[in-house]
Amino acid sequence: MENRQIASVFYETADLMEIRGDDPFRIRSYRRAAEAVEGHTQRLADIADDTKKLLEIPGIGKSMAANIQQLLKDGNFSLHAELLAKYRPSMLDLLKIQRLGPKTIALIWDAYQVCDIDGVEKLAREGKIRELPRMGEKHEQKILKGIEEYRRISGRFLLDTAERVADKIKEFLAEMPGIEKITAAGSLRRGRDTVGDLDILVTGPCCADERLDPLLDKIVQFPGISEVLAKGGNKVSFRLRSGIQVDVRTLKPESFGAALQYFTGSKTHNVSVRQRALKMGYTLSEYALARLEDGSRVAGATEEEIYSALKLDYIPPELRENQGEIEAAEQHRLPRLLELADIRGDVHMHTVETDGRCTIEEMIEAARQRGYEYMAITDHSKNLAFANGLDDARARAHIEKIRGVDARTEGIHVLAGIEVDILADGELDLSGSVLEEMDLVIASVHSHFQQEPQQMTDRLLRAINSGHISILGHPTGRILLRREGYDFDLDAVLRAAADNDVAMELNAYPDRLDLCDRHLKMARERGVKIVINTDSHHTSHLEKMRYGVLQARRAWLTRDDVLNTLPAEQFVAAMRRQARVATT
Ligand code: DGT
Ligand code: CA
Ligand code: CA
Ligand code: ZN
Repeated sequence: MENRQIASVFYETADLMEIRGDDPFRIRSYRRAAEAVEGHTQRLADIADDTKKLLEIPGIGKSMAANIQQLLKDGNFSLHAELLAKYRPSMLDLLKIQRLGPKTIALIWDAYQVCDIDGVEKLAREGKIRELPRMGEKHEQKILKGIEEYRRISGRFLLDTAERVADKIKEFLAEMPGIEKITAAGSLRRGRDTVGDLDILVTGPCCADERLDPLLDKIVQFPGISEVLAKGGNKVSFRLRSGIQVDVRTLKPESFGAALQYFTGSKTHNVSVRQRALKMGYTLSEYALARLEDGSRVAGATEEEIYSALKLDYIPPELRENQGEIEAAEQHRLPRLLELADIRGDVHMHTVETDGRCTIEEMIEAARQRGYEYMAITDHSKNLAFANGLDDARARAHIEKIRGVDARTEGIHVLAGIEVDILADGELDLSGSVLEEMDLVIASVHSHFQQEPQQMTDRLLRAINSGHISILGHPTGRILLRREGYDFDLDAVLRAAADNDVAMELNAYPDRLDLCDRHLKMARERGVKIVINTDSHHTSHLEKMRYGVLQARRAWLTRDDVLNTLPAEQFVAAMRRQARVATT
């Protein structure tokens, strides 16, 4: 059990206690324990035998340490089990619905003893929720919208989660003799921000065998399988305990390219490619590109030979969404897409000064090891009190410190920046004179997400027009699979950003990926530049940059669209703000 999973059991416990109406003080102690576990750098499973070590973690007392030990031993602990028995596990699904907090769920439970999504939806449709105390028609509509959103995201997984599972399967199968290649296809290969199921292709001499049983038998021994859904022919499907469904197909090497092309999708891309094949007198299947008249093979071992036989330039998987890529490939107009190696710096990261977990020096060393030319330390401002955000005086002292470290550091430029909060009214959380001392200023919304669209738009416009910011951080505020971005007029914000030379962030952290591919395209069309950042809170997060690059590629972005591909001097110039204030 990982820390994250332990934390989530504690969060669940706190929510269920709230539904039951337990003592708020006790509820808070579970939330605090969850936060402490989540933020703890050591794996609790490794230290849990030593009670003393658990007690050293702030927020973990004797009884909580016992809970952790029981949880690690039995996969559950008494209070959580007791609450689940009272309310049934379906209650946990209800808690995942945004706009439906423990208080509302408790009201519904007390009145109707309903604790599952379908049941609550039915009550809302019948107008029975508006009749409850402190509820109304508006609440009811919000709950229905929350359920609709939940249904859209449930059963999907973050890109990095899916990738981790795919890597484990690859590792597991790589030991099999007679296997040459194991490749993830589907949405994972296209780099979509979330992944439904995993599609894995296996090829090699052993797959040419008619009797694939040994291979399929090996695959179903993959640890973590909760259920084998189908097995036979050249295909196995199973579900893992984490909920992810995996489809594995085995193929002869001569068909590998055709299968990879087919199972990479997207469906609509494939439909267009197949239509083109037909017009040229071919059929395209998951086995081969073949002539219509006599079925003779034209191509199939690689994707390259298939696209080439169809008189198309090779189309990178990220572009295969039937958004004009086929026409562009036909006319040799595909862009040279951004690559990870083009990125010269990462300019959004936090340190122990606020809510990061590593020091300035550690972050620098990690960035230097990645080969970056420059980086920026951008800690939080004071509005983020729980992150110990900086006020004017601490921000000044912090940049002095960063500049001091930079002066002693060789091989990488360390820029002094800040991630300043955009307050509810659009005011920035630090004074202009402090912001002007920074090499770059990222401005982000971290509070009051539920404002009316007009108010949120005005708030963002005010920040952009302030003349003090270089980058709008994670612009829509979405958290994938958890909450939608806030409601505002992105078009107006992008136009103002273009006028003010403010860049948009593409936050590469896998649960944000904000801006998303579609919004990145909008930004480029309006002449707004992008900066791709990891928003790292630990040295290990710096490698998340590649997820940002994937989204940028899905948006057809090239090196020219992304500012942190510039050499250091030009990048710093692009971040400068005082000149702008002077001219406006
Ligand atoms: P996902 O799993 O929802 O994230 O999205 P995909 O794109 O991975 O979709 P999935 O797993 O249903 O199918 C994988 C690929 O296989 C898909 O991108 C295209 C191909 N494929 C699957 N079924 C069909 C089909 O009925 N027709 C065609 N043309 N392609 C299909
Ligand atoms: Ca899939
Ligand atoms: Ca699939
Ligand atoms: Zn940040």
